[in-house]
Amino acid sequence: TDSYPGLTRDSRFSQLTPEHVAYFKQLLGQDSAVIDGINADAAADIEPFNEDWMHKYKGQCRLVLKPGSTEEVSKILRYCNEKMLAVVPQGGNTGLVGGSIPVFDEIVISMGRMNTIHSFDEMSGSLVLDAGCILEVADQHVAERGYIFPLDLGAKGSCHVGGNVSTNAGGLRLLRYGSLHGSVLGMEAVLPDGTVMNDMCTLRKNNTGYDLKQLFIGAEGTLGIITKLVVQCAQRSPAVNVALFGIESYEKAQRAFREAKLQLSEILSAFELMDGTSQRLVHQVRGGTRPLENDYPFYCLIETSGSNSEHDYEKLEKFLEDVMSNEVIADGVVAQDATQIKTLWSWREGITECIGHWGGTYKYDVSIPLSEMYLIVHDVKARLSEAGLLGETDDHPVVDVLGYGHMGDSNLHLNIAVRRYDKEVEKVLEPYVYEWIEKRQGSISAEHGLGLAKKNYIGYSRNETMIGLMKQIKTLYDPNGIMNPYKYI
Ligand code: FAD
Ligand code: 2HG
Ligand code: ZN
Repeated sequence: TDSYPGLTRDSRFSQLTPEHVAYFKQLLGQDSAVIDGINADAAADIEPFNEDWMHKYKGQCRLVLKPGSTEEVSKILRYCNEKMLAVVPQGGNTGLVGGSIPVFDEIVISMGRMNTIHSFDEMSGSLVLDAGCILEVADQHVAERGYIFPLDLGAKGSCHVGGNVSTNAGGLRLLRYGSLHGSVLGMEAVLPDGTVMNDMCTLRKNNTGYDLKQLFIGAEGTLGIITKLVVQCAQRSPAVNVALFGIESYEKAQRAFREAKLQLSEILSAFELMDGTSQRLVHQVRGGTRPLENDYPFYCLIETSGSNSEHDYEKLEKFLEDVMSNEVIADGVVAQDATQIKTLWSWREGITECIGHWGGTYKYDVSIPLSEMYLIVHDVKARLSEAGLLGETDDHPVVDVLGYGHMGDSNLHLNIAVRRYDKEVEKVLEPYVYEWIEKRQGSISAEHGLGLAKKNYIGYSRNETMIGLMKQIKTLYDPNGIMNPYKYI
């Protein structure tokens, strides 16, 4: 309880007993599907389910269940609902807001065994798969058939599609393929009382009443457990080009974005921003040769995806000539083959992992109107410097402040790389950052969700009426409150 000041275990929830565990063992039928910390010491086996990727959130769970079918999920939830046992759904456990980690002794329901790809329609591009499929595996499956999964992100090798949908992840190509609210065509989900909601439509259009599956997209496991999905995949583009630019100012980065949209139009598939600090830190951690010779305050990574490489390359070259001669960009490099494409992307995708190197990161995943988006990095850096918390030596908790993200979606990742988590730093950052965002009508969570991290701050982006409506929906679907308690709702 000490880890989460202000939170106390809800006494309405039952304590787990050997009798409960015996029910789950009999239901799931195989030893490996239950990690039992009630009858034996299983702390080491349970630890990975009790801790997040950043080692920031720690739970006290003593029972992990790994169902193998929708029917098993349904029986687990029905039993938990009757016995008042709280649960936390867990996918790949790559979330960045503590949503997949139990707070007290909630049961973790880990979805990794439900990982079958059921079918793929090569005509329409609709993919039917289990929620526990790993994103990269799903993308590989459709790639072999000429298609692309409409979502891509740095954690693709371990996150689950069910986790992606539950966080409504945005990722690197939202600019091109849109949000999961558009590309999830169908869903099967189990409600807390065990009811199976089957809405496995494989067609694009279905305007028959309320679109209930939308509620589960971004619900972060608070309404039920997603068990299956139908996802609309796009035709994979045979011609992909990637370029990385060095840019002298944020104002010029905005101009580069405007020009990229104008001149590259339908072939533009990603426009990502990285500041100089982020690239310096990645280089410090990983070493290697940097893509451009000189240092710049900003970098942009542009990707184009089209059907005709000559046409696309010509367009990209013309664009490059234009932005170079007009001094919008200071320098640039275009990848010459697939390996170089991967390398250029790694300077963007590797940031999250590298900046944790010194000990930890405070993360703010925010939407801000583009004209002011980067200003928050300067303001936060100035505040931390003035407070004497930022510096090169170990007596300063803060290593540096950096900003990067999905410029094409007005989504900035403001990160504060620290040597240790520190109350003084937190006091300088919060609620300052949230107030800053609220003043600009931004969003305090653009794509990672609220989880435990932003539990207390939802009011900066949603008004009382909307929070009230959310609570009504939560009560309707989960009257006993067993689904992912203590989190944002
Ligand atoms: P988990 O972390 O296991 O769970 C996330 C939430 O969903 C939890 O609240 C959990 O209870 C719930 N949940 C999981 N599975 C289910 C289910 N089947 N039914 C109901 N609820 C469920 N996010 C972005 O949006 N864009 C990015 O570009 C991006 N890049 C990332 C890069 C790295 C290196 C890392 C570590 C994370 C990144 N993320 C990004 C964070 C992102 O939220 C996750 O990577 C991903 O969407 C979570 O999937 P997961 O399977 O790991 O879910
Ligand atoms: C990304 O875009 C992810 O790389 C992670 O959303 C952002 O680590 C972060 O703050
Ligand atoms: Zn992101």
